Amino acid sequence: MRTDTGQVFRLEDYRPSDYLIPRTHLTFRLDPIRTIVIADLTIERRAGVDPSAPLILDGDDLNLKRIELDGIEHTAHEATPERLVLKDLPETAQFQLTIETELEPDRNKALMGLYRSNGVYCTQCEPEGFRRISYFLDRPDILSVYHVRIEAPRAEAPLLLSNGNPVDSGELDNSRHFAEWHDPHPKPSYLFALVAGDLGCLRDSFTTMGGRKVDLGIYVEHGKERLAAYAMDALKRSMRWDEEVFGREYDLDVFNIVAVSDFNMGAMENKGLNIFNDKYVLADEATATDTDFANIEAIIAHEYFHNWTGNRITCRDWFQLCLKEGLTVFRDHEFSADQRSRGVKRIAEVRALKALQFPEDQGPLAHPVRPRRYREINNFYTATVYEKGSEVVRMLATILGRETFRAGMDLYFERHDGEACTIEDFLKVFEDVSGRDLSQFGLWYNQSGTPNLTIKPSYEAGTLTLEIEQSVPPTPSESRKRLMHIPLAFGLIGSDGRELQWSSAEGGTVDGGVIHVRKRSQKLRFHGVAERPVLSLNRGFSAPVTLAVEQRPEDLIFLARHDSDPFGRWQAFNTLLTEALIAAYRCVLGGKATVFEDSIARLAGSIAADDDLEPAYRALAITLPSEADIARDIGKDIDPDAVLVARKALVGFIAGANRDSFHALYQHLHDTGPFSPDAAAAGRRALRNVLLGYLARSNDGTDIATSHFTHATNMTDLIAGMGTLAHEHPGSPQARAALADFERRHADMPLAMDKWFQIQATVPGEHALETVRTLMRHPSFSIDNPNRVRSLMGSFSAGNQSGFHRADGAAYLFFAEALMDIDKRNPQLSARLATAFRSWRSLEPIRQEKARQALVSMVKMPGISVDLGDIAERSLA
Ligand code: 0A1
Ligand code: ZN
Repeated sequence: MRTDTGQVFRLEDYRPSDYLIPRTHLTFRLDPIRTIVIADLTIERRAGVDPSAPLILDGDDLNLKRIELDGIEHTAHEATPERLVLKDLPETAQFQLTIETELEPDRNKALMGLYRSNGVYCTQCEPEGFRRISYFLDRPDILSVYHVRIEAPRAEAPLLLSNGNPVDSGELDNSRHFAEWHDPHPKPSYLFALVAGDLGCLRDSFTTMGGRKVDLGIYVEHGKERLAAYAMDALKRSMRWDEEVFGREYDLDVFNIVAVSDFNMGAMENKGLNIFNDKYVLADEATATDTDFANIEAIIAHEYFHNWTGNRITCRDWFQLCLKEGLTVFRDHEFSADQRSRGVKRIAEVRALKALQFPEDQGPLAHPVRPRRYREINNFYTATVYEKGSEVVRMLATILGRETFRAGMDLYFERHDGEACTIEDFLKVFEDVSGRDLSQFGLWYNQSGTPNLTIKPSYEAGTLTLEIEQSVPPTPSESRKRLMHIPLAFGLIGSDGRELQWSSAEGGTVDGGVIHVRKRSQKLRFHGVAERPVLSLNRGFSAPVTLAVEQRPEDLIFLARHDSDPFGRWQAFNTLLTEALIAAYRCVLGGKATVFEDSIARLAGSIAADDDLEPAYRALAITLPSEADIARDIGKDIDPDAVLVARKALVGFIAGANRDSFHALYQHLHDTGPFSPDAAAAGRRALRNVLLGYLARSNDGTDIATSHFTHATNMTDLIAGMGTLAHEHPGSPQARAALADFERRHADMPLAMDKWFQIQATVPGEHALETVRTLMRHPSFSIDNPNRVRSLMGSFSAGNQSGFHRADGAAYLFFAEALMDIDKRNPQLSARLATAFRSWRSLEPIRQEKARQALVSMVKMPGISVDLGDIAERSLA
């Protein structure tokens, strides 16, 4: 494990390397504790570089066995586990370098480089894992053609996979065998992959638009092939969609996906050999929820789309991570929107953005979509790089219009295929196709923080005036901000619910339903507006900003009923709910009874029952903001216990006012037909399950939830029943019985047990800490497995506001200790979990101090990893 050297990497320090590696030939002799890797590298000195320049290769924890230069043992080198420096190199422009290293896959718990998961050898090389396999120029601008030979005992590993196309295989002595793979597309080392083991396979094929037949394989544990059917279907739909929407065709004869059970992230786009966390592959109605199905579809698509945005065109350096990630998230969002309901999808995206990215942008870990410095790149796989990165691409499409955006993408693929690029290269293609200057827009990549817009409308004699002001709050290491280009989609709505027109606009640019905000303040006048309109602003969440509009509650109620933009409608009701919750929170703090307007309960009732709206939309609309959402909008001095009380009060109020209609609707939505994971069926289940949450508040609440659990015929309903019992009636005999029953039925299904852990870890209140402590000793729990750790400890810290932020600070201490233990095995995991502390300064003073102490105790820990040290220190700064 790497510990802190204090080294900081800076964007402005980028230099091309002196040497290139046009060809990489790798041989692996696999063994759990003694794997031999022979890397045969063709090294090329870049033109103009002095032959005396040393070749400096990256390593991480490597054990060097042998070096040869052009076939002769080479001794003029300095080797440490972290670096290999070669001197006295041949004068010729090209030479062959052979490096032999020895690895211990079984001891690798960091899950970077080569490791074994459940007896299956696999690799993870992004971002800097290849250097744990062999010494290399382990940076994304070094593109190499790979040829890989894998040797292993046939019984242990009948399956031998790598990138590209299979070219040879055969028998060896001692019951061993080999396979060789060749990938004709030059690629960076982070896209290298190898898998070897004994797995089952679901096969299919896909014929591309150019007529190439591609063999598709999804490899899973034997007996689970059937559970890969949904993923396979999603893969074929993704391949077709990328052809139809972006004109992108697949470029190898095979495309393989492997599901592994120990994986630090969701999945990885290795060329032709995607490796997945099994949670995002395996699904059927008995084991996966509707959310799981939607995630599988999105992640399969995401990794597949990387083949063009990431693999064919890659990043010059890791500062450009958003070049592939933001763009690919945008592409997978568009795919899901086309496969499902666009409006509903957008609401879900914005909810996730606000829950995950806004707190990051508004706290000590804020960084630009393209950061300028890092100590540990692993800590920059963030919601800002991914989700805000996607929003920036979306804004580009909004500003340019769909057609010009597509023309820009076409030019990007044409101009940069086979290259390692920067954000500047990306923006340039759009400047070239549109003739626009995108330099102000480019600030979205370079400046951190969520911009704020305040808008004051006034109306007089046919003229609507909008006074618009923008400000970008200071963030760590960026105290002075420049003004942004914010595309604000909008509509003016008349009293009959129809869109109002205007004859002219002055004082700013308005173009196709979008206001282009570029200045600090502006007065925008719309002339010829027939009546005082209700404003629908930031439609479709066209810009990731916070918006303060002077708007009357009756306008919000009106928008919640009439906005033609589904997102706008959702946003209006959500704003009303948030305002009511914050007012209730203030009552709780002041020791007063909570009061709510009847109009809120009426609106919830009418939205829930409105058959003209999709059930999935209705479910989202009547779901109250989470405790974390409320806390974020309160902003400072937060008491999570009071937030919990306020939220419960509003649930009770809405439930009480709509008891009969919610009950009738709940029964009406009962689905008796065969299961389908499609969006429409999932939407009905979602609405029914949200209603269940409200009904659980009534006198017969436990009976309804128990019956829901008992009669569930799929995982979504089972979890809804068990979750409702455990959260609404914690400790009740019914909740205990449901949890025990679930445990008995799913004890040998780790992914289902993850849901069981998660539900218990998120039961609100101070008891959750004891529950988590106890569950860490459960036989299904393993501190080495990231999925288990995330479902128990991750959901406790990030998803249980009142439990984690206990006033006595006991959960902080427990968590800090647990992180230090995890850090010794898997620094990436410990660092990610530690981000749960990031909003500590917005808590009330007593909790703040306890959280600070926990962070300080981590920073002081001897041997803390660079990863965890970086998060803890930045959080404290
Ligand atoms: N490129 C992947 C994300 C990823 C990053 C690092 C990993 O290391 C453990 C794994 C995956 C994606 O965007 O899907
Ligand atoms: Zn990605």
